[in-house]
Amino acid sequence: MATRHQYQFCFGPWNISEGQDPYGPPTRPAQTFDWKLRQLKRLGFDAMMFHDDDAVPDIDGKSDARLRKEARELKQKLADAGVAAEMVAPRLWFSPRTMDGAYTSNDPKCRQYAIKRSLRCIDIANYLGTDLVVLWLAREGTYLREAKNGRRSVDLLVQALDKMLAHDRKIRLSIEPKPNEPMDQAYVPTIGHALALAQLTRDPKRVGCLIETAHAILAGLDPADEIDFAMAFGKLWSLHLNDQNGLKFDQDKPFGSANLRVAFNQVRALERNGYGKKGEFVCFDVHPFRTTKVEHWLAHLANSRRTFLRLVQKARRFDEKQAQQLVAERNYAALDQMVLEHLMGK
Ligand code: XUL
Ligand code: MN
Repeated sequence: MATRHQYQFCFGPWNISEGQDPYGPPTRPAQTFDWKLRQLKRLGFDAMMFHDDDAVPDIDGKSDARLRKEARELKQKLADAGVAAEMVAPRLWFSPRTMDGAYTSNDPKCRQYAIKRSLRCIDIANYLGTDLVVLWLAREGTYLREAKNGRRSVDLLVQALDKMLAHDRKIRLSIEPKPNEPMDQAYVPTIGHALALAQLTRDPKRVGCLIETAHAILAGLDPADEIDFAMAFGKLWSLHLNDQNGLKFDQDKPFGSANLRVAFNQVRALERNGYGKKGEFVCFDVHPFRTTKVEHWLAHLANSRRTFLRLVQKARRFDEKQAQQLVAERNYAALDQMVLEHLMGK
Protein backbone atom coordinates (compact mmCIF):
# COMPACT_ATOMS: atom_id res chain seq x y z
CA MET A 1 0.00 0.00 0.00
CA ALA A 2 1.36 3.45 0.88
CA THR A 3 0.89 5.75 -2.06
CA ARG A 4 0.37 8.91 -0.01
CA HIS A 5 -1.35 11.75 -1.73
CA GLN A 6 -4.08 14.28 -1.09
CA TYR A 7 -7.51 13.58 -2.49
CA GLN A 8 -9.64 16.23 -4.22
CA PHE A 9 -13.39 16.23 -3.68
CA CYS A 10 -16.42 16.99 -5.79
CA PHE A 11 -20.22 16.91 -5.83
CA GLY A 12 -23.00 18.05 -8.17
CA PRO A 13 -25.79 20.59 -7.68
CA TRP A 14 -28.29 17.68 -7.64
CA ASN A 15 -26.65 16.37 -4.46
CA ILE A 16 -28.26 19.20 -2.50
CA SER A 17 -31.69 17.85 -3.36
CA GLU A 18 -35.16 18.70 -2.15
CA GLY A 19 -36.42 15.30 -1.01
CA GLN A 20 -39.03 14.33 -3.61
CA ASP A 21 -39.49 10.61 -4.29
CA PRO A 22 -41.94 8.67 -6.49
CA TYR A 23 -44.47 8.81 -3.64
CA GLY A 24 -44.21 12.35 -2.42
CA PRO A 25 -43.29 15.96 -3.18
CA PRO A 26 -40.21 17.93 -2.10
CA THR A 27 -39.64 18.31 1.63
CA ARG A 28 -37.20 21.23 1.38
CA PRO A 29 -37.37 24.42 -0.73
CA ALA A 30 -35.04 24.63 -3.76
CA GLN A 31 -31.75 26.46 -3.22
CA THR A 32 -30.03 28.67 -5.78
CA PHE A 33 -26.97 27.52 -7.70
CA ASP A 34 -24.89 30.34 -6.20
CA TRP A 35 -25.73 29.20 -2.68
CA LYS A 36 -24.73 25.63 -3.56
CA LEU A 37 -21.44 26.82 -5.00
CA ARG A 38 -20.63 28.76 -1.81
CA GLN A 39 -21.43 25.72 0.35
CA LEU A 40 -19.23 23.51 -1.82
CA LYS A 41 -16.20 25.66 -1.10
CA ARG A 42 -17.07 26.08 2.58
CA LEU A 43 -17.28 22.29 3.04
CA GLY A 44 -13.74 21.83 1.67
CA PHE A 45 -14.67 20.54 -1.79
CA ASP A 46 -12.64 21.40 -4.88
CA ALA A 47 -14.83 20.78 -7.93
CA MET A 48 -18.40 20.57 -9.13
CA MET A 49 -19.86 18.02 -11.55
CA PHE A 50 -22.62 19.00 -13.94
CA HIS A 51 -25.40 17.68 -16.07
CA ASP A 52 -25.56 19.68 -19.31
CA ASP A 53 -28.73 21.41 -18.13
CA ASP A 54 -27.30 22.11 -14.67
CA ALA A 55 -24.76 24.20 -16.57
CA VAL A 56 -27.19 25.64 -19.15
CA PRO A 57 -30.81 25.31 -17.96
CA ASP A 58 -33.47 24.60 -20.61
CA ILE A 59 -30.69 23.70 -23.01
CA ASP A 60 -32.99 22.32 -25.73
CA GLY A 61 -34.66 25.69 -26.25
CA LYS A 62 -31.41 27.62 -26.63
CA SER A 63 -29.26 28.46 -29.65
CA ASP A 64 -25.61 27.42 -29.86
CA ALA A 65 -24.57 31.06 -29.37
CA ARG A 66 -26.66 31.34 -26.22
CA LEU A 67 -25.28 28.05 -24.95
CA ARG A 68 -21.72 29.31 -25.44
CA LYS A 69 -22.50 32.60 -23.66
CA GLU A 70 -24.12 30.96 -20.62
CA ALA A 71 -21.48 28.25 -20.32
CA ARG A 72 -18.72 30.86 -20.45
CA GLU A 73 -20.44 32.91 -17.77
CA LEU A 74 -20.60 29.82 -15.60
CA LYS A 75 -16.91 29.13 -16.25
CA GLN A 76 -16.12 32.64 -14.97
CA LYS A 77 -18.29 32.14 -11.90
CA LEU A 78 -16.48 28.88 -11.12
CA ALA A 79 -13.08 30.51 -11.65
CA ASP A 80 -14.04 33.37 -9.29
CA ALA A 81 -15.05 30.81 -6.66
CA GLY A 82 -11.86 28.77 -7.17
CA VAL A 83 -13.87 25.70 -8.17
CA ALA A 84 -13.11 23.39 -11.12
CA ALA A 85 -15.70 21.76 -13.37
CA GLU A 86 -15.04 18.03 -13.05
CA MET A 87 -17.27 16.70 -15.82
CA VAL A 88 -20.44 17.32 -17.80
CA ALA A 89 -23.06 14.59 -18.39
CA PRO A 90 -25.88 14.78 -20.96
CA ARG A 91 -29.23 14.36 -19.20
CA LEU A 92 -30.63 11.80 -21.61
CA TRP A 93 -33.52 10.54 -19.53
CA PHE A 94 -35.85 13.50 -19.02
CA SER A 95 -37.11 14.59 -22.42
CA PRO A 96 -40.15 12.90 -24.05
CA ARG A 97 -37.68 12.12 -26.85
CA THR A 98 -35.63 9.82 -24.59
CA MET A 99 -38.61 7.98 -23.15
CA ASP A 100 -37.74 4.72 -24.94
CA GLY A 101 -33.99 5.11 -24.63
CA ALA A 102 -31.60 7.67 -26.07
CA TYR A 103 -28.96 6.12 -28.35
CA THR A 104 -30.91 2.82 -28.43
CA SER A 105 -34.37 4.27 -28.94
CA ASN A 106 -36.42 2.45 -31.56
CA ASP A 107 -37.29 5.83 -33.13
CA PRO A 108 -34.51 7.18 -35.40
CA LYS A 109 -35.56 10.82 -34.80
CA CYS A 110 -35.21 10.29 -31.06
CA ARG A 111 -31.77 8.70 -31.54
CA GLN A 112 -30.75 11.73 -33.59
CA TYR A 113 -31.90 14.05 -30.80
CA ALA A 114 -29.86 12.07 -28.23
CA ILE A 115 -26.70 12.33 -30.30
CA LYS A 116 -27.18 16.02 -31.04
CA ARG A 117 -27.74 16.71 -27.36
CA SER A 118 -24.57 14.74 -26.47
CA LEU A 119 -22.50 16.78 -28.94
CA ARG A 120 -23.81 19.98 -27.35
CA CYS A 121 -22.85 18.54 -23.97
CA ILE A 122 -19.31 18.09 -25.27
CA ASP A 123 -19.32 21.76 -26.35
CA ILE A 124 -20.34 22.75 -22.80
CA ALA A 125 -17.51 20.63 -21.36
CA ASN A 126 -15.11 22.55 -23.61
CA TYR A 127 -16.46 25.92 -22.51
CA LEU A 128 -16.17 24.87 -18.86
CA GLY A 129 -12.60 23.67 -19.31
CA THR A 130 -13.01 19.94 -18.69
CA ASP A 131 -12.23 17.11 -21.11
CA LEU A 132 -14.45 14.64 -19.27
CA VAL A 133 -17.99 13.71 -20.35
CA VAL A 134 -19.86 11.16 -18.21
CA LEU A 135 -22.45 8.90 -19.77
CA TRP A 136 -24.96 7.37 -17.39
CA LEU A 137 -26.92 5.31 -19.92
CA ALA A 138 -30.13 5.66 -17.95
CA ARG A 139 -32.71 4.40 -20.42
CA GLU A 140 -30.47 2.24 -22.63
CA GLY A 141 -32.19 -1.02 -21.82
CA THR A 142 -35.68 -2.44 -21.74
CA TYR A 143 -38.74 -2.93 -19.60
CA LEU A 144 -39.42 -6.06 -21.64
CA ARG A 145 -36.74 -7.87 -23.60
CA GLU A 146 -38.77 -8.27 -26.78
CA ALA A 147 -39.03 -4.47 -27.13
CA LYS A 148 -35.47 -4.08 -28.48
CA ASN A 149 -32.85 -6.10 -30.28
CA GLY A 150 -29.88 -6.44 -27.90
CA ARG A 151 -27.30 -6.90 -30.65
CA ARG A 152 -28.59 -3.85 -32.52
CA SER A 153 -28.49 -1.86 -29.30
CA VAL A 154 -24.77 -2.60 -28.87
CA ASP A 155 -24.17 -1.41 -32.44
CA LEU A 156 -26.20 1.76 -31.80
CA LEU A 157 -24.29 2.50 -28.59
CA VAL A 158 -20.97 2.17 -30.42
CA GLN A 159 -22.18 4.41 -33.26
CA ALA A 160 -23.22 7.07 -30.75
CA LEU A 161 -19.89 6.91 -28.89
CA ASP A 162 -18.05 7.13 -32.22
CA LYS A 163 -19.94 10.30 -33.17
CA MET A 164 -18.98 11.89 -29.85
CA LEU A 165 -15.33 10.87 -30.21
CA ALA A 166 -15.27 12.30 -33.74
CA HIS A 167 -16.89 15.57 -32.65
CA ASP A 168 -13.93 16.45 -30.43
CA ARG A 169 -10.51 14.86 -30.66
CA LYS A 170 -9.63 15.56 -27.03
CA ILE A 171 -12.78 14.63 -25.17
CA ARG A 172 -12.78 11.54 -22.93
CA LEU A 173 -15.98 9.57 -22.33
CA SER A 174 -16.54 7.93 -18.95
CA ILE A 175 -19.34 5.39 -18.92
CA GLU A 176 -21.20 5.11 -15.59
CA PRO A 177 -22.76 1.63 -15.50
CA LYS A 178 -25.90 0.77 -13.56
CA PRO A 179 -27.75 -2.54 -13.89
CA ASN A 180 -31.33 -1.34 -13.39
CA GLU A 181 -33.51 1.65 -12.44
CA PRO A 182 -35.10 3.27 -14.27
CA MET A 183 -34.95 0.28 -16.64
CA ASP A 184 -35.69 -3.30 -15.67
CA GLN A 185 -32.48 -4.42 -17.39
CA ALA A 186 -29.76 -2.07 -18.63
CA TYR A 187 -27.43 -2.84 -21.53
CA VAL A 188 -24.30 -1.63 -19.70
CA PRO A 189 -24.67 -2.96 -16.15
CA THR A 190 -21.04 -3.31 -15.01
CA ILE A 191 -17.54 -1.94 -15.51
CA GLY A 192 -16.67 -5.04 -17.55
CA HIS A 193 -19.45 -4.18 -20.01
CA ALA A 194 -18.35 -0.52 -20.17
CA LEU A 195 -14.72 -1.36 -20.89
CA ALA A 196 -15.63 -4.03 -23.42
CA LEU A 197 -17.84 -1.50 -25.23
CA ALA A 198 -14.91 0.93 -25.27
CA GLN A 199 -12.91 -1.60 -27.31
CA LEU A 200 -15.48 -1.50 -30.12
CA THR A 201 -15.19 2.27 -30.59
CA ARG A 202 -12.99 4.21 -33.02
CA ASP A 203 -10.70 5.35 -30.19
CA PRO A 204 -10.81 2.94 -27.21
CA LYS A 205 -8.20 4.86 -25.24
CA ARG A 206 -10.60 7.79 -24.87
CA VAL A 207 -13.43 5.67 -23.47
CA GLY A 208 -13.20 4.81 -19.79
CA CYS A 209 -15.52 4.50 -16.86
CA LEU A 210 -16.94 5.88 -13.65
CA ILE A 211 -17.76 3.59 -10.75
CA GLU A 212 -20.65 4.37 -8.46
CA THR A 213 -20.71 2.34 -5.23
CA ALA A 214 -24.50 1.92 -5.21
CA HIS A 215 -24.60 0.83 -8.86
CA ALA A 216 -21.96 -1.88 -8.28
CA ILE A 217 -23.86 -3.16 -5.24
CA LEU A 218 -27.09 -3.21 -7.28
CA ALA A 219 -25.24 -5.45 -9.78
CA GLY A 220 -24.38 -7.81 -6.90
CA LEU A 221 -20.69 -6.85 -7.09
CA ASP A 222 -18.17 -5.55 -4.59
CA PRO A 223 -17.32 -1.95 -5.59
CA ALA A 224 -13.71 -2.48 -4.46
CA ASP A 225 -13.31 -5.22 -7.07
CA GLU A 226 -14.82 -2.93 -9.70
CA ILE A 227 -12.24 -0.26 -8.75
CA ASP A 228 -9.33 -2.71 -9.01
CA PHE A 229 -10.64 -4.01 -12.34
CA ALA A 230 -11.06 -0.55 -13.89
CA MET A 231 -7.70 0.64 -12.58
CA ALA A 232 -5.91 -2.42 -13.95
CA PHE A 233 -6.91 -0.97 -17.35
CA GLY A 234 -6.02 2.62 -16.35
CA LYS A 235 -9.66 3.50 -17.03
CA LEU A 236 -11.11 4.79 -13.76
CA TRP A 237 -11.50 8.46 -14.59
CA SER A 238 -14.16 9.37 -12.06
CA LEU A 239 -15.88 7.95 -9.04
CA HIS A 240 -19.27 8.32 -7.34
CA LEU A 241 -18.89 7.14 -3.78
CA ASN A 242 -22.06 6.56 -1.77
CA ASP A 243 -23.73 3.56 -0.16
CA GLN A 244 -26.59 1.16 -0.77
CA ASN A 245 -28.37 -1.26 1.53
CA GLY A 246 -28.82 -4.33 -0.66
CA LEU A 247 -30.80 -4.94 -3.82
CA LYS A 248 -33.51 -2.32 -3.78
CA PHE A 249 -34.10 1.14 -5.25
CA ASP A 250 -30.97 3.28 -5.76
CA GLN A 251 -30.43 4.84 -2.33
CA ASP A 252 -27.41 7.16 -2.71
CA LYS A 253 -26.75 6.97 1.05
CA PRO A 254 -23.77 8.75 2.63
CA PHE A 255 -20.48 6.96 2.03
CA GLY A 256 -20.01 4.13 4.56
CA SER A 257 -23.55 4.49 5.92
CA ALA A 258 -24.74 0.97 5.09
CA ASN A 259 -21.49 -1.01 5.23
CA LEU A 260 -18.34 0.52 6.67
CA ARG A 261 -16.21 -2.49 5.76
CA VAL A 262 -17.23 -2.33 2.09
CA ALA A 263 -16.37 1.40 2.21
CA PHE A 264 -12.99 0.63 3.83
CA ASN A 265 -12.19 -1.84 1.07
CA GLN A 266 -13.05 0.73 -1.60
CA VAL A 267 -10.63 3.18 0.00
CA ARG A 268 -7.96 0.47 0.18
CA ALA A 269 -8.47 -0.24 -3.53
CA LEU A 270 -8.16 3.48 -4.36
CA GLU A 271 -5.01 3.73 -2.25
CA ARG A 272 -3.26 0.73 -3.75
CA ASN A 273 -3.98 1.92 -7.29
CA GLY A 274 -3.06 5.56 -6.69
CA TYR A 275 -6.47 6.95 -7.63
CA GLY A 276 -6.33 10.75 -7.79
CA LYS A 277 -2.67 10.98 -8.74
CA LYS A 278 -3.57 11.97 -12.30
CA GLY A 279 -6.03 14.61 -11.10
CA GLU A 280 -9.10 12.38 -10.77
CA PHE A 281 -11.64 13.59 -8.22
CA VAL A 282 -13.47 11.73 -5.47
CA CYS A 283 -17.12 12.65 -6.06
CA PHE A 284 -19.92 11.86 -3.66
CA ASP A 285 -23.19 11.09 -5.46
CA VAL A 286 -25.14 11.17 -2.21
CA HIS A 287 -28.54 12.59 -1.29
CA PRO A 288 -29.95 13.81 2.03
CA PHE A 289 -32.53 11.54 3.60
CA ARG A 290 -36.03 12.74 2.71
CA THR A 291 -36.64 13.54 6.38
CA THR A 292 -33.66 15.93 6.56
CA LYS A 293 -34.39 19.39 8.01
CA VAL A 294 -33.14 22.44 6.13
CA GLU A 295 -30.58 23.20 8.86
CA HIS A 296 -28.98 19.74 8.37
CA TRP A 297 -29.12 19.87 4.59
CA LEU A 298 -25.39 19.51 3.90
CA ALA A 299 -24.58 16.88 6.51
CA HIS A 300 -24.60 13.97 4.03
CA LEU A 301 -21.83 15.67 2.02
CA ALA A 302 -19.70 16.75 4.98
CA ASN A 303 -20.15 13.32 6.59
CA SER A 304 -19.21 11.41 3.42
CA ARG A 305 -16.03 13.46 3.04
CA ARG A 306 -15.15 13.00 6.73
CA THR A 307 -15.79 9.23 6.62
CA PHE A 308 -13.67 8.96 3.47
CA LEU A 309 -10.74 10.81 5.04
CA ARG A 310 -10.98 8.77 8.24
CA LEU A 311 -10.98 5.57 6.19
CA VAL A 312 -7.89 6.79 4.31
CA GLN A 313 -6.17 7.02 7.72
CA LYS A 314 -7.47 3.57 8.61
CA ALA A 315 -6.19 2.16 5.31
CA ARG A 316 -2.76 3.76 5.80
CA ARG A 317 -2.51 2.48 9.38
CA PHE A 318 -3.65 -1.04 8.60
CA ASP A 319 -0.92 -3.49 9.62
CA GLU A 320 -0.16 -4.96 6.19
CA LYS A 321 2.69 -7.08 7.51
CA GLN A 322 0.49 -8.78 10.05
CA ALA A 323 -2.27 -9.20 7.47
CA GLN A 324 0.16 -10.82 5.03
CA GLN A 325 1.38 -13.13 7.76
CA LEU A 326 -2.19 -14.29 8.38
CA VAL A 327 -2.73 -14.70 4.62
CA ALA A 328 0.43 -16.86 4.43
CA GLU A 329 -0.91 -19.01 7.26
CA ARG A 330 -4.34 -19.11 5.57
CA ASN A 331 -5.76 -17.93 8.87
CA TYR A 332 -8.66 -15.99 7.39
CA ALA A 333 -10.68 -16.14 10.62
CA ALA A 334 -7.95 -14.11 12.34
CA LEU A 335 -7.66 -11.79 9.33
CA ASP A 336 -11.42 -11.23 9.42
CA GLN A 337 -11.31 -10.30 13.10
CA MET A 338 -8.22 -8.16 12.58
CA VAL A 339 -10.13 -6.03 10.04
CA LEU A 340 -13.09 -5.68 12.40
CA GLU A 341 -10.88 -4.74 15.36
CA HIS A 342 -9.08 -2.19 13.17
CA LEU A 343 -12.36 -0.61 12.10
CA MET A 344 -13.80 -0.57 15.62
CA GLY A 345 -10.65 1.02 17.05
CA LYS A 346 -9.61 1.03 20.69
C1 XUL B 1 -27.98 7.90 -11.45
C2 XUL B 1 -26.74 8.61 -11.23
C3 XUL B 1 -26.59 9.92 -11.94
C4 XUL B 1 -25.29 10.09 -12.61
C5 XUL B 1 -25.09 11.39 -13.31
O1 XUL B 1 -28.16 6.81 -10.65
O2 XUL B 1 -25.91 8.18 -10.48
O3 XUL B 1 -26.75 10.95 -11.01
O4 XUL B 1 -24.27 10.00 -11.66
O5 XUL B 1 -25.87 11.52 -14.41
MN1 MN C 1 -23.81 8.65 -10.12
